[in-house]
Parts: sequence; C-alpha cells; structure tokens
Amino acid sequence: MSDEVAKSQAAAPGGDTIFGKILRKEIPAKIIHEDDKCIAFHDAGPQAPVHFLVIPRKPIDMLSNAGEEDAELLGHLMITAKKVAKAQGLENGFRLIVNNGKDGAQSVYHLHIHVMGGRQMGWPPG
Ligand code: TR5
Repeated sequence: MSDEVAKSQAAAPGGDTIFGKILRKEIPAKIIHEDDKCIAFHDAGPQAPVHFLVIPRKPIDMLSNAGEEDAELLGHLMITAKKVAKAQGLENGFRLIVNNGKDGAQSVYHLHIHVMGGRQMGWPPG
C-alpha cells in the first residue's frame, strides 16, 4: 500500500482541511491560478512532471456530496483545469482524476481535481 493510500484509509470527511488553510493563505502553496470560484496549486507530492490540483473555494468535502446546485461550479473547475494545463505547457495531453471516498483513495476531504501531465500515462490506473 502506498503512503497516499494509507493516508486515505485513515482520512474521513468533516471539518476543516489542509486545503482550507491553503485557500485562506494560512499555509503556503505554489498557487498557479486564482479566481472568485477556485484556485489551482502544485501538488506537494507530484506523481508526474506536472501535477497540480484545482479546488473550489466552496468547502465541498467530496464529489459524492456535491449537489445539483454545484453543477456550474464543477464545470468551472474542469474548464479551469484545461486552461491551467495549457498554461503549464501540457500540449500533448494530460489526465484529470477525482479520488472520492475511502475506496477512491481520497486523503484530503476538500474536493479537488488532480491534473497530471508531462509524461505518458498508463492504463488502467492502480
Ligand atoms: O489522495 P487525494 O486525492 O485526497 O489527494 C490529496 C493530494 O494532496 C495528494 O496528491 C497530496 O500529495 C496532496 N497534498 C497533501 C498536502 C499538500 C498537498 N498538495 C499541496 N500542498 C500540501 N500541503 C501543504 N499539505 C499537505 N498535507
């Protein structure tokens, strides 16, 4: 089991998270995009040459708990992901991942889209 999967087994929804602290600028992060609905920053444990996260300012803990009213926001996160991917030079392609819940190996319970690129991805993912 990787460290990240082990962390996800111990994690649970509810309460403030490390990403809330990044949003409030209480702890530093390498922020590469900010707007009124979301921010994007480099992942601290990159799994690809380029690996960043796009997170909503709204504290949705996991995709399972997003509501119909969040549809526009979720679309905005994806549009932002592809814009920032382009700005990061991922012209040859990239991958988006949303880990959801324990079986999905989610370790931080603030909704986030992983964006990875800069190498050939394999399939299926582990
Ligand atoms: O496993 P999930 O999908 O929940 O992904 C959580 C991601 O957050 C992992 O890829 C971690 O590497 C990443 N992570 C964890 C922390 C962190 C971070 N990325 C940027 N900055 C971080 N800080 C300051 N602290 C973390 N604990």
